Amino acid sequence: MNKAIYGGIAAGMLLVGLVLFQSGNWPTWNAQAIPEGQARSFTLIASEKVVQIAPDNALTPGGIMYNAMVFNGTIPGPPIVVNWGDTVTMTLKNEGHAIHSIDMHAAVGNAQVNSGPLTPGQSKTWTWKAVTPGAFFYHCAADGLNGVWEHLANGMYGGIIVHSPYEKPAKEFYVAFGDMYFASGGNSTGAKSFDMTSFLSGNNALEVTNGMAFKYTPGIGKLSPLSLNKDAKPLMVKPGELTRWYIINAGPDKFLAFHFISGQIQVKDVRVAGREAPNYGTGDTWTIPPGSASVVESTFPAEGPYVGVTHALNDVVKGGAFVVVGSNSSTDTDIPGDAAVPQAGTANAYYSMSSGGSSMTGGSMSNSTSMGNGTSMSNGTSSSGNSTSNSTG
Ligand SMILES: [Cu+2]
Repeated sequence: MNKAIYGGIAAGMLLVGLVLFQSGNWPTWNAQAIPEGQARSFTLIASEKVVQIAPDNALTPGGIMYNAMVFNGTIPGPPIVVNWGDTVTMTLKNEGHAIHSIDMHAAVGNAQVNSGPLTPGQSKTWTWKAVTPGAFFYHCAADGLNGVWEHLANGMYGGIIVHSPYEKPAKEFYVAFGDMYFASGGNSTGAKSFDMTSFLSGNNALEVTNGMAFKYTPGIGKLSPLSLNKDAKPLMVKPGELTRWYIINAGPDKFLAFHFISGQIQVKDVRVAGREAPNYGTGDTWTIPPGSASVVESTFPAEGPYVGVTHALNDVVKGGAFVVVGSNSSTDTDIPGDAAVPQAGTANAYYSMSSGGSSMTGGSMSNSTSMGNGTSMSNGTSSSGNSTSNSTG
């Protein structure tokens, strides 16, 4: 490339910058005073556990059990919900057998973002500030990033919700997508484990929502229907009501092309300039990169089915879809526990129960129950939670 071309590019970038700044479209959270907020405290417990990640259907006969790594006993871990400006006291306990840690994307600065690696039995408490409203990702960073890909693929992730003061009241949902990598075939009776060859080839075996393929998807097809999950319950909404979706893309590798079939979305995202404007505009499909989360709003106009999907359809076949049903009989409280968003600073009962019974006071998700591999815990599915083999014969 010659100097004239470089000069032209530089001039173009300058022009774009001037236009953005002068039109007032530049994100302004950093320029705004961060509110004082409140003090919140949360505890996450890291461990390893066998969980069910695919239902018994024609694609995965007998279902699939998996040697997962988890926060508070589930994939994903619980939503950490705060308000913009809150100061969060975070405790991470390692009750597993591997080295674990946490990386909080809603914070800024190494000492606030990262717990640093904890050996089994160790615990750490530190403080971070919710400096930017929006939805953010949290995940295990393993031993100083060594093995972070495996701990992420194994399920050690969740979402941080930092409420904006400009939000309207809405029915809120928490849905995390994640790709899982294990070798097909082999011993079909045992729990599957992370496979590095599958990961490096980009060939995820499943795309899960809230820890399971087709978790909220009973089936597809009208004239020739295919049952996908006989235990699945769709997510219910009332026609016309505002709904807000905290969509997390854990990856660790696949981009998420988020779309509501038969719906349109407004993205209230930290990466979108002017996202809090009342009429930001609607869209069809929104890219959520691995290691990220978006705030998506939608109003479903009529009764009937809608489907939240990744429009990268390879991943739909692998489980990355959830059914939403508009119904006049839907209520404010008919959200499945694992997709519910608690009030800021409070625990989500589903995740507390899943981690073996816990204290629900003081906004803490802590519990005192051992979460080692031998502990029996419900994960909201029909899996036994502590078995090392599944029901496939
Ligand atoms: Cu870990």
